[in-house]
Amino acid sequence: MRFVLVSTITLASVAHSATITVGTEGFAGGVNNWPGGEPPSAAIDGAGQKYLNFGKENTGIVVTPTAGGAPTSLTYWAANDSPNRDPASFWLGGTNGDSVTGDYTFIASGLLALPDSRNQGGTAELLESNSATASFTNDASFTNYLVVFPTLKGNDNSMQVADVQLFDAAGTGIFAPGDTILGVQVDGALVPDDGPLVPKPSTGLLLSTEDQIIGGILTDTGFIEGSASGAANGNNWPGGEPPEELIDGSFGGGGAKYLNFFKLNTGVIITPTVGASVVDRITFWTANDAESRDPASFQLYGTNKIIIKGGPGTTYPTTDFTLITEGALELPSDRATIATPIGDPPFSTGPFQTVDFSNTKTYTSFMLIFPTVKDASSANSMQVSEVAFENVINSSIDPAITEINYDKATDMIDVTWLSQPGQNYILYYSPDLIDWSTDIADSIEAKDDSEVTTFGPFLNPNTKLLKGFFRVKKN
Ligand SMILES: [Ca+2]
Ligand SMILES: [Ca+2]
Repeated sequence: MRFVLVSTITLASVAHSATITVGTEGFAGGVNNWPGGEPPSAAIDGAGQKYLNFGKENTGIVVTPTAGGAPTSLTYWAANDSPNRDPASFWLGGTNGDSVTGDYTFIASGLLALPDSRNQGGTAELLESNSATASFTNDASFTNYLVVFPTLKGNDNSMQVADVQLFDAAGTGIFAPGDTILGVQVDGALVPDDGPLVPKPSTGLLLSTEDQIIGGILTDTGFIEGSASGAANGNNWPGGEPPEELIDGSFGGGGAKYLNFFKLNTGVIITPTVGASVVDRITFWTANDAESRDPASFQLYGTNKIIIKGGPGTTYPTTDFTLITEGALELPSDRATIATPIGDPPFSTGPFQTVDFSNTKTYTSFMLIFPTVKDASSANSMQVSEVAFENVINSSIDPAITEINYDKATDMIDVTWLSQPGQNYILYYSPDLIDWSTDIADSIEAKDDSEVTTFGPFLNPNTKLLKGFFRVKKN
């Protein structure tokens, strides 16, 4: 099973500007239609037989269930063939109005890729191992539900899915065979203006095995670096399960995890080699054993201070870090006992949970803390197999000068340029645009909370000349 926790918003917004078109039976390529043997009703028949739609992206179903409470999770099951046709994301909404022309209230959306393992067709049993589940917060129930698949795993001639189900908080399925169901395709914006994004593509992985990583615990005074040792309850880890295993690119297996015997408030400080970056998505993979040790919550902090690994016992002050996001985790119970590469995002391999959050700030180092574990009374430690950060790397911002002020009375100058938090700059001066050998300052830290940085006022470097030029360069 693949498991994703997605963010939701208040239920005030509607899917304005989206148009729902009901499809028909047919074999036309690229069109909202389906083979007679693979109709929309097969998506809720509770068996392996699939629903296929040649309209590909943004196809889905509208279901009018006869019963059911408020959905808090969505599961879909893989069909019998080509994984390229599988949904890679979903958008779920509900309406008490008309099932086609009504305004759908957004409930949840997220990246949710099916595993490549297949269910069989016909009356074959649906297997949990060939499914993917997203959980979300929601307490509203509706007359009609719209499930749309905005993106697919690969490039093929259709979208297909063996079954789709919504579950309420009690775990009861909301769709049942025989419910009124339509095969649909949606045009236009599905996302409420103020809602979370329909799954955005990954902008790349941030972490690598080259990164500096420091294991330890968060205390009231700061993050204290731990060491390799088997001592019970200590801020330490077995020699074969060090912090480095958290970002070695593989999950599962005893040697591919980070374990800390201090258990609560354990974590790491990671300094990515790629430099100052924005993180807005983290994926966590479970370890190979003892589910009780899985983190039940996380906190992510960022800093633009330079982090130098000091060795066991070193304290890294909490005041240097800013909280980016925090929240509960619901890691899957599945374990992987063989070390396996994580693959590329969006992740579809292994037992994992992906968390999306809002963040646009750039940081050079990140502190990831696990305040709690699933069952602290029976666990002797915290353990996680792997984490992946996805991000926007802001290296494309050129430090263009936006303002130069000269005060004739004092002969002082200040210079302002476009900057990015975490970046360090050199300010050069030239009397003639040829000789750039003079630097005014060679280590100017960007302002942390602004898109521009100002240096100065400083004394005019050459009062004899009527003109001068400045240039800003990244350090
Ligand atoms: Ca089915
Ligand atoms: Ca690992």
